Amino acid sequence: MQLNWDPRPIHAIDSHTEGEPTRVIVDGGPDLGTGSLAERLEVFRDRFDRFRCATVCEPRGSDVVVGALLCTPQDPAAATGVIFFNDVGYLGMCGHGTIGVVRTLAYLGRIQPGKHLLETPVGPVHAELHADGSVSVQNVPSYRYRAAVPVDVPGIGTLHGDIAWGGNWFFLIGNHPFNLLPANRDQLVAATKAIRTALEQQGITGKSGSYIDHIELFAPPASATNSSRNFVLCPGASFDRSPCGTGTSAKMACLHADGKLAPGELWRQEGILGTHFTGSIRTEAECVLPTITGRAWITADTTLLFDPLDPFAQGIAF
Ligand code: PYC
Repeated sequence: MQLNWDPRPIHAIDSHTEGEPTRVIVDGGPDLGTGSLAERLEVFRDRFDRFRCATVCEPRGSDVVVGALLCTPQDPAAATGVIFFNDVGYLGMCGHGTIGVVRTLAYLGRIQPGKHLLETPVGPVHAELHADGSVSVQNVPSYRYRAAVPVDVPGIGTLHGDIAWGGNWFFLIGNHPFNLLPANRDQLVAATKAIRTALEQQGITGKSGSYIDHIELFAPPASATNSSRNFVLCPGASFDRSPCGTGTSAKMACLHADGKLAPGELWRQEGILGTHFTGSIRTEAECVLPTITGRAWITADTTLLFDPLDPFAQGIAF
């Protein structure tokens, strides 16, 4: 099948944030125009979806890789614009990915430690690169939409969860029968996919009918220094190896709504691998403004090649 973009070599930087990979497309991406990042996301989705698949799906990537396409920002004060995507589609925001983007910009020598503005399809995001290499991300305004919503899940029973926005839509479940251990990942993926399907079939959505594409389970942390452990199903069939920045934001919005997290109080969210993000909130109107801090490491500085004769040049979409 033909590629519908100029198939020149693409410069990509791979990193992982607390275990979760990000592939930053530095240049060579399709021309998405000069509209807002939300408008450019629509152009990407409508006209260049093959580029998404070619850069993050097999054989160049896998279902766990989150792509980050760097775009010229509208605001000249911004360090970059960025659109996040994965093997099945697009993400509004991505916390671990933003940390990966900031570390990548530092690796490229484009930014120094200090505060930086990034444009995303869901609004401006402020990030700070600290002298020790860690990155704090001030995420978009986050809020709990509905509390203790029942969902009947075939093979599991009735579960109750909160629906919250943290830059993506989440269904957050504290009370469930699962043990959040890496060894149980197949069971956890199957269960959270069943929950997501049940939500869809029972018409349970985010605001304005938005599809809930992230499912987040909670358990006590393995480390006494952390506040909680999570397991997060991402869009598609992969799970977040990190504690999920947008998921941590959604969790803090719910905690605040329950009177369990005060502004400035620290929340250490442990992920399935035992790594953590440190979070805190400020409040604004009906929302919380979450900040999450974590670390990322560069794993490859690479060139993606596209041979027009390759039957899988545009990636394998399972
Ligand atoms: O860190 O926000 C996040 C995220 C979303 C999906 C994967 N990671």
